[in-house]
Amino acid sequence: MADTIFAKIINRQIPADIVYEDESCLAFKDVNPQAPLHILLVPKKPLDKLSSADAGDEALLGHMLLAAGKITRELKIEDAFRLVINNGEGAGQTVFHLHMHILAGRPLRWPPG
Ligand code: DGP
Repeated sequence: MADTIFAKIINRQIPADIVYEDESCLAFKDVNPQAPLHILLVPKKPLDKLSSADAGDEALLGHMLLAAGKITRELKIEDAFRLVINNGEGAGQTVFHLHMHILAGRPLRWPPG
């Protein structure tokens, strides 16, 4: 997998506003926020998209969901946030390194566009 912009953020080759880090994932503010609080949570392991994950990624994906919950508690948005994964170009994925969007701070309508 070619190095994406997120790999460069993980490797500290380019800067980002990092809000959380542990041994297997990193979270930072989205450069083009779609809500007052818009965080991206990425695995340190390169994985292009959710649909490429396999059974070997089970612990990592569970870990990321727990990390998302922890981040929302730390940011005090645990009562109202949305977690989004865009998978594939047709769904709006532009960076091919798996990431979860954590969105909060405004009313979040349903269904999403
Ligand atoms: P997606 O469309 O789901 O692939 O989301 C990619 C997101 O990544 C998009 O909301 C903008 C964000 N993004 C792209 N380049 C950068 C960057 O260099 N830094 C940060 N912090 N976010 C970026």
